[in-house]
Amino acid sequence: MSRIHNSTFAQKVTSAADAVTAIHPGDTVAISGFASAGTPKVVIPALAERIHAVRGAGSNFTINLLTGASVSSATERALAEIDGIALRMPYQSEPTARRKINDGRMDYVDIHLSHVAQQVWEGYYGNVDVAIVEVSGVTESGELIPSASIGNNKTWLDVADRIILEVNSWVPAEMQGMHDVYYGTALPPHRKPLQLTHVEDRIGQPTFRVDPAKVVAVVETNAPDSASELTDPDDVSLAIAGHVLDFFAHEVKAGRLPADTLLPLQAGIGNVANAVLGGLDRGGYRNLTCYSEVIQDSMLRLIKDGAVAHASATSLALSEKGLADLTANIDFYRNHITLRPQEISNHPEVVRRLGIIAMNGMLEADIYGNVNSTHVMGTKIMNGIGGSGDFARNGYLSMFLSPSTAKGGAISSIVPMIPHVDHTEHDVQVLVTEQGLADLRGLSPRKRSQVIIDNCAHPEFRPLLHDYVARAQAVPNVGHTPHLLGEAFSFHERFTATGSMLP
Ligand code: 0RQ
Repeated sequence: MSRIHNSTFAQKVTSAADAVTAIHPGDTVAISGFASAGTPKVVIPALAERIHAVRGAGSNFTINLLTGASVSSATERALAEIDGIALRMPYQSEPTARRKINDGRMDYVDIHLSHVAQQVWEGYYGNVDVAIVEVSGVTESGELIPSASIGNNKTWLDVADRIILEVNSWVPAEMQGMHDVYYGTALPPHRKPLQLTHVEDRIGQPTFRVDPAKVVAVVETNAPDSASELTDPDDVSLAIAGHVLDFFAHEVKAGRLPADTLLPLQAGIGNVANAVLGGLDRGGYRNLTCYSEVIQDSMLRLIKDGAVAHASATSLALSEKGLADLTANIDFYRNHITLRPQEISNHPEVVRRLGIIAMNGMLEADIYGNVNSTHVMGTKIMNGIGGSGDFARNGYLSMFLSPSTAKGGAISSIVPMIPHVDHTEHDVQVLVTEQGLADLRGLSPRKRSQVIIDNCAHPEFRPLLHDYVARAQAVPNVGHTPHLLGEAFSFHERFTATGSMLP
């Protein structure tokens, strides 16, 4: 049965190939999708074909592409490999797109995910010509039921001149009601406080509003979300998770965290975050809450087991197994999960008020606690800052997690100075590797360097790091945060020259 219950929208049903004729060279196109969930399934491949055909006929055709965060790899790749994207914003994690960006063939703007909607409203990216948004249905009154992610969809529907809807009947109809779309955001000086004081609070409505006159095409699909790929936690991830859980127990004992519930948790995407969350059910916690960006498989299990009472996010980034579980038990999960626009899921005001425990991955940290999450060897973009800064800067506890080495031990994730800064020492309270945990709160830079090296660096790199610090501190009048500027990037230079940071 069709999911389109409004005749104005039903009359606009067409094919993907017809729909993309509304997209013109040079257009700024904003699409749905956040992590593996909610990317349009058929319109983007049709657009890639159209761009390819126009190119084949000798004309130029690129678009500027705005999204929630990463979108499905197939979508990212389809447009990147034909050089169809002139400008990409705000986050990607796909090898072809990454290569084009690093080759200087695609402009990329890497910004905090909570900032995207307001920056688009403020006009930093010019006019948004087209929005392509996946929804799971259209109500009789012409409102749109969101699918498995919300991201920036509300903003895209509000600002775009022309709208193409993909109505995906694969999304369980029972998901309706899981969403909370807030319509109270405004630009300064008209902002009001967000009345969100508990993770499960609802401050909006379950559907998107849309001006039907802007909808130029509706395409029906029945296609699954791409699955997030997760591996079983390895020993390194489990060791990191163990240190984090010990730290929580320590903080409970010190009276800084409530014993049963802790404080709302945010965990980044990836295997380490999944392992940390997965370890929580061994901690004996009940009624934990989560205020994060994405919900991964481990979160579903915690909800099922009763360890987590409620989880709020903007996207359900699940593996195939997780998707099957969600679909089979949707009536249960709907009462324990709220999906919100990313400007609310990542909102600094809410993150500060709720007292979030922020746990994000990093590429490397320096001996004073500055963190690089995005640029390999200081120059090559990996993914982007995503929401890590939204949570790290404003959280109650700000933690960064990583294995102590990368590339088979050739790279140390603790270095003298990071060559690209995403999170400054002021935003980083705790560093964790499989070696141990460095609690930096209350420590001066000189003290921090000792704790970071001793607790987090791999033993093979510790002597090199201690030697660097000792020589830096011995320089007369070196100052508050000792460095040897001529040598600060020697680990990176050595890796670039020899393939290893070890001498
Ligand atoms: O590459 O697989 O090719 O070997 O980076 O590293 O250790 O698997 O860690 O998947 O957690 O990713 C920072 C990239 C870590 C991620 C980053 C190489 C390493 C491997 C991945 P290979 P791991 P993760 C928002 C959450 C920013 C956005 C964010 C990230 C690959 O956490 O994108 O936080 N963060 N979003 O070999 C060179 C180093 C390296 C290195 C690792 N120092 N130098 N390469 N790698 N360290 C909030 C939410 O709520 C979702």
